[in-house]
Amino acid sequence: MEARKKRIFSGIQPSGDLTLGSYMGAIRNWVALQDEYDCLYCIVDMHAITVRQVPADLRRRTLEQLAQYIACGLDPQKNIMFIQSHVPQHAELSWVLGCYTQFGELSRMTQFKDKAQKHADNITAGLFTYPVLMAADILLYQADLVPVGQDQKQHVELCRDIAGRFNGVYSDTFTLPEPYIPKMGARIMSLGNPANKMSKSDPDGCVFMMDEPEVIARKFKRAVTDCDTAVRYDMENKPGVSNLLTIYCAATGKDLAAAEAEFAGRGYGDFKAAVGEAVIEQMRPIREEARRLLGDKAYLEGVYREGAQRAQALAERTLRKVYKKVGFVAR
Ligand code: ATP
Ligand code: LTN
Repeated sequence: MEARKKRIFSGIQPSGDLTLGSYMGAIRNWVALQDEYDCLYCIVDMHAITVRQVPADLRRRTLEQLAQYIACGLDPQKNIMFIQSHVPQHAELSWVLGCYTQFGELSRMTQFKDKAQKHADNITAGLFTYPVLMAADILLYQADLVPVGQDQKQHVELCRDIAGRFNGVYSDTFTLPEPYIPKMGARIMSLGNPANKMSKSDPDGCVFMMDEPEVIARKFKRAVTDCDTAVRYDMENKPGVSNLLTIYCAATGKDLAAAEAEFAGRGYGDFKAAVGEAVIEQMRPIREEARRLLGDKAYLEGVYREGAQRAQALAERTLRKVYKKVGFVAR
């Protein structure tokens, strides 16, 4: 008998337009993994409302994000692609898991601390319990691997802790997932402020996947560097240049040493233009295909409907088991 393929789950919130960070830190890896694994790729709209959203924008971005997933090369036949709010088991398992998660654990999450600071007038219970819903996403499908950028590692580790605790109390129920983080591109920084992560909810310093070539070129031309002239990787002293080198390598597949050698003695003007060009070429086919797909709403609807059905069948199996183990009377 053929062994079961390992399972993958990952998701992105439709809280803004997808950036080069979402692509290099996550989606690019998803595409690389789709042949070898059983994959579920989700648009986590329920996570997005942990900070205030404009309803019409959220709806539009959810569909755009699906089109972009497919345009990046994710095949809806091979992968289960769906919208989180279409599968009610996510919210249901999240409630149960919340009862096996400590207040102290959630208080230590750096994303919560950052976002609470950014949205000081609206620190909701949802923002605080965000990682519990994320754990439910992953554990419902018994995922082995979770491909994400560096910033999500702490959440995947918490998910493992919650799963291990539940298994310990009730016998094996959940697969313990591992984070899968790319070597190059795990943390793309803002072009305007290389001390901050490039983040779609903070448009300053972001390159968006749907940006036109001229816009991308302009953003790289203006990218913050330093008053030196050497193109050298040194995250501590030259964060701007190092970030551009990372982007260049992630876009071209070259290694750091080759990239440094290529720009030795050429000055920042040339270097920034070349990085911009590499990104433009990488994004061009994706942007064009996403535009085309967005013109075909019926197709996108078919994809997310079928995705939700397939996801729900898997999710329900886990949820039933969990409800039984904690002592709920069967319906
Ligand atoms: P928000 O600003 O709403 O928090 P975000 O831009 O930080 O959003 P997420 O939706 O949190 O993006 O992340 C989507 C995926 O992309 C995650 O796996 C995350 O780790 C990865 N990712 C996001 N930003 C970057 C980045 N700058 N570098 C590398 N990976 C990133
Ligand atoms: N928190 C993640 C998005 C996310 C996710 C998940 C990623 C929600 N649920 C499950 C992997 C697996 C983020 O990128 N901000």
